[in-house]
Amino acid sequence: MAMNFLKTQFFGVAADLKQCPQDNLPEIVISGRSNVGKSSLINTIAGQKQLARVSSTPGKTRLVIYFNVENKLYLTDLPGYGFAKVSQAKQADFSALVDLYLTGNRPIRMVLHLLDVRHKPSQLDIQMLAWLEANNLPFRVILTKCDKLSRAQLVQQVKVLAKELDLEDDVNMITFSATNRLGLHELRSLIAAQVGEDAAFTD
Ligand SMILES: Nc1nc2c(ncn2[C@@H]2O[C@H](COP(=O)(O)OP(=O)(O)O)[C@@H](O)[C@H]2O)c(=O)[nH]1
Ligand SMILES: [Mg+2]
Repeated sequence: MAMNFLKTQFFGVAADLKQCPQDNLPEIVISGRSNVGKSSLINTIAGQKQLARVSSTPGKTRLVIYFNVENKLYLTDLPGYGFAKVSQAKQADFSALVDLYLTGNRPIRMVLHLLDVRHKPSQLDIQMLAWLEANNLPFRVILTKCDKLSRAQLVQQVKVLAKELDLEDDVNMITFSATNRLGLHELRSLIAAQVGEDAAFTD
């Protein structure tokens, strides 16, 4: 079967685990710090400009947001962590929610952890990836905003990040851009494959 991501719909939000969907639909969790490009990635996957609001005030999202793809899976937008303008207490809340979420017995098939291709990963990013490895939760690192680098810079930076994170770039990492749609088909195919489907070729 082919999954048509253009049919992605907003499903709802949850402020805590009790409010999360209980229908056991598989989830692809999208994580990463505020402003890394989570909403833009969801919009690009869905081919809809305004589906997940792209925040001009980073750090505002405090809820888990669900997008339903053809009743086959949820794309789960976790709250972004690590935004400097948010108080330490609030940041602790964010990480606690992420922890709780990942350990909460949810039907998570894969975590897509987003990193801005231009920046060094933060301690929280490194912790998150170590945690995913230690807990054998399938994950990929999605390098966002790749349009901001030249092709040569991109090749170089992917190597630097792979080394820094001790990952294999061609296995664990996907280069992506919401602006020029680099990596879009690869990403859709990866997501669809988690529930045994292909990604439909759409625009
Ligand atoms: N150039 C470029 N900008 C991007 C890309 N993805 C996101 N942005 C910008 O980065 C900012 C934060 O994006 P957003 O999707 O709201 O990040 P979120 O906080 O992780 O959901 C916005 O100004 C986006 O327009 C990308 O692939 N390329
Ligand atoms: Mg967002």
